Amino acid sequence: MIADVITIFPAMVEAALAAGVGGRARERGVVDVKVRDLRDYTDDRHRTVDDVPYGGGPGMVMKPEPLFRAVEAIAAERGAPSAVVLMTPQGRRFDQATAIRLSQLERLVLICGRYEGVDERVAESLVTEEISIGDYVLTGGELPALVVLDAVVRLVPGVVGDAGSVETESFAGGLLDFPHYTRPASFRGRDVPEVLLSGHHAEIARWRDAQRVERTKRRRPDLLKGNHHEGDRNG
Ligand code: 4GX
Repeated sequence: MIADVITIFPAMVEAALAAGVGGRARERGVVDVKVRDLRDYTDDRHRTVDDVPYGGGPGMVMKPEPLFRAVEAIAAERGAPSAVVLMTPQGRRFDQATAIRLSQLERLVLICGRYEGVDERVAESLVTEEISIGDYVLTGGELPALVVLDAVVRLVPGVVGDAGSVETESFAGGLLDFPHYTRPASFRGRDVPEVLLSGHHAEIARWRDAQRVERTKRRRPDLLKGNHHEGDRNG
């Protein structure tokens, strides 16, 4: 997979990538992530990426020209992107199904918005999908882009050593994960469930399945109700 991140804070995104977001993926050469400084695609002396909003109001809006030039330069260098994703609270909520879909794409471009957002013509004519990582307001799309990249890159074949761990983890089958334990068997008066020490693999598997269902009922009943697509409504 080829991924390009467009941002006005390239050092922030580089730092997270260097610290290991998708580190194994890049080590193994299955993923090639490049960070692009949006200001490199401006043509004025001040490297301007924003401007005042038409119609007035507070804040600034990201100008369309640098974003179009950036995506066109990436397309020329890497080939036409399979998806151009804009990180925005106006987008569709990011979930594991979306991560799986994006992990199957050849070339991904992620745009990190700042300020009040981007000129709507970017959303209409350049972006292929808008994604939100959740219903809260951040200062920019950099952290959301890193969240999406982290979730996507680990699903690219050849990234996670044990393919089984990707299949059996939390959300596989739409359920939460079962509880995990390691040594010691007794810690500050709290014991590891007897069944896990039994060596009885079939029984352990049954116990874990039951735990997953129980946990999901208690903590995330929405996952069992089949309304994965509906957020909880306010008011
Ligand atoms: N999940 N933000 C983006 C600026 C912005 C606004 C509109 C484009 C269009 C966020 C989130 C998020 C704050 C990133 C506003 N850019 N992004 N930024 N939640 O809160 O993705």
